[in-house]
Order: sequence, then C-alpha cells, then structure tokens
Amino acid sequence: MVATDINNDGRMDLFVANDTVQNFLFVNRGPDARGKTKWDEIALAAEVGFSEDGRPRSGMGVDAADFDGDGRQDLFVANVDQEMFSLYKNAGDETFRDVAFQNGVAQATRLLSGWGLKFFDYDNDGLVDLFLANGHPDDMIDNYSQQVRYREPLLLFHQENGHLRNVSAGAGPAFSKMFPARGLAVGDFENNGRIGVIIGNNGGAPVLLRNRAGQGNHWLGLKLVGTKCNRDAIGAGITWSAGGVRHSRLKNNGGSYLSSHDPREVLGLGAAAKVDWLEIHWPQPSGRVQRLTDLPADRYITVTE
Ligand SMILES: [Ca+2]
Ligand SMILES: [Ca+2]
Ligand SMILES: [Ca+2]
Ligand SMILES: [Ca+2]
Repeated sequence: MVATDINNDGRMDLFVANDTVQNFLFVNRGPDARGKTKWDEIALAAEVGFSEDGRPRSGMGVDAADFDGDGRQDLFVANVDQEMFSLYKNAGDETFRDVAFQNGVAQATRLLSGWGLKFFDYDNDGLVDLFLANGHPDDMIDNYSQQVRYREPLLLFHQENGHLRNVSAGAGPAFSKMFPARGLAVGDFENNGRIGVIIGNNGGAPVLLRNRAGQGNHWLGLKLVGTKCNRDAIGAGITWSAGGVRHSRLKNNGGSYLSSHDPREVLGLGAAAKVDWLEIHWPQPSGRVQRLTDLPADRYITVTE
C-alpha cells in the first residue's frame, strides 16, 4: 500500500495492490457534514484495478511518484511472471493509463515476479528513478519451467526526460546475480546523500547495496518535522530550484513490500553546488508554505513546520 495524492487536492489517497483480485484506489473526499472522512474506491473507473485486457494480476509491491514530471502522481505495481508489472501514468482526471510497454518495464518483467520496489533518485540528478527486486514465489519452479527461475535479477531504471530506461546491465555486479528477493527498503545508511538499498531474501541473507552513482552531483537532505500536521509531514509538497532548474516532489508514505524506508528526503541538485530556494508546502491542517533561500549543498537539514 502507498499513501499519495492522486488528484492534487491536498488530501492523501490510498492505493492498495491486491493479489489475484482487483487493486483498490481509495480517494479521500474529505469530511462529510458530520466531520467523518469519506472515501471513494475508484480503481475500476480509474483503470488501475486490472490489466489493460481486464484481468486481475498478482499485485505485490507498490509505489507512487511523479515519474514523468508532469505534476501528477503515477502508480506502480509488481506482479508475477507472464502478467508484466504495471506502470500507471496519471491522466489528471482520476484515470490512469498503463505505460509499462512504452517505458520498457513490461518487456523487462515478463518472466519476473516482483516484490519490493521503490521510486527514488539514485543519481541525484533531481529526477526520480525506479528499483525493482524480484524472485519467483515457488521454490520448485526451476524443476518444471524452462524459462522462469526461482532466483531472479534486480532491475534498475533511470529516468530520462520523463521516460524510464533499463540501465541494469551497467549498474554494478549485484545486477548480474540472482536473488529470491522479497522486501526492499531504501535509506542513506552512511549519511553521504547517496541512497542505498537493502533487500530481504527468502531463506537467505539480506543484501545491502552501497550507492556509488551520481558522483559529482550535489544534494540536500531534508528531515521534515510537522507540528500542526502529522509529525512526519506525510503529504508535504517539496519544490526546489538549483542552478536554475526547478523540481517538485510529494512526500508519500508506504510503498514497496513489507518494508519501511528512511523517512528523510534527499533532493538531487545535479551539478549545482547550492539550493537557490526551497519551498515546503506543509499538509493540512496548517497548509502553510515555508520558503528557505540560499542553502548550502551536501548536508542534511531539519525543517520544522
Ligand atoms: Ca487526493
Ligand atoms: Ca506523472
Ligand atoms: Ca535520477
Ligand atoms: Ca549513502
């Protein structure tokens, strides 16, 4: 499950990946006359409940991010082999379109079963990328399948101009190994601004991947502390400008599969050595906008609402 705002109304919605039945998309309509929050489940109408040909898939991991930079949150679901994973692009009218083929995701995942996954900016160029951890659920599958294996490769996609490109082959030796992967969590465990990945394996040791990508790119780490809003500032809008380039991100929560992530946000600055300005749009009930200017790069800061 992932909490995100699919219609940019400032209220967090919930997307739930389901296994062999329709996914759920609960849209938060706000309080009714008695002050009780009303939720509409719209997955069928929004075209995120099933595959393009109307079949329920075996949803495992899930996440949300604006992967193409159009200002709308998109959704991702990992499914099992032959089903292909779902990359649901937000059309802006509470409907989505599965663009997994157009982004090379469907082709890369046809024989894979996915679990943990996360959108994050691994190279600090300011654009969110995608990491997938995979493994077949049946540990006897090698005995009766010619194509599908119990241990499967990790996949890394780099975002380029709103398009995902499979860069796994050049991403390091871990990407040529096979794993019975399940959970995946991201976090900057050395506090150097490069987000690492930890993967839980079924019946085996976890794998901890140090991130050496994006050398030379600068970053700013943010710990947001809500006072009027929720303490972790889930639902905060973050907009920053560095070197004349502006980016935005929504602080979602949840995502992946049976995993919890580093709650800090790392903002990629590319070659810019400072942040010209940063705006935090705190979630309700305050809805306050806080603006900071001329922030030095390559460090973590705490911003309190
Ligand atoms: Ca919403
Ligand atoms: Ca989008
Ligand atoms: Ca990136
Ligand atoms: Ca790191």
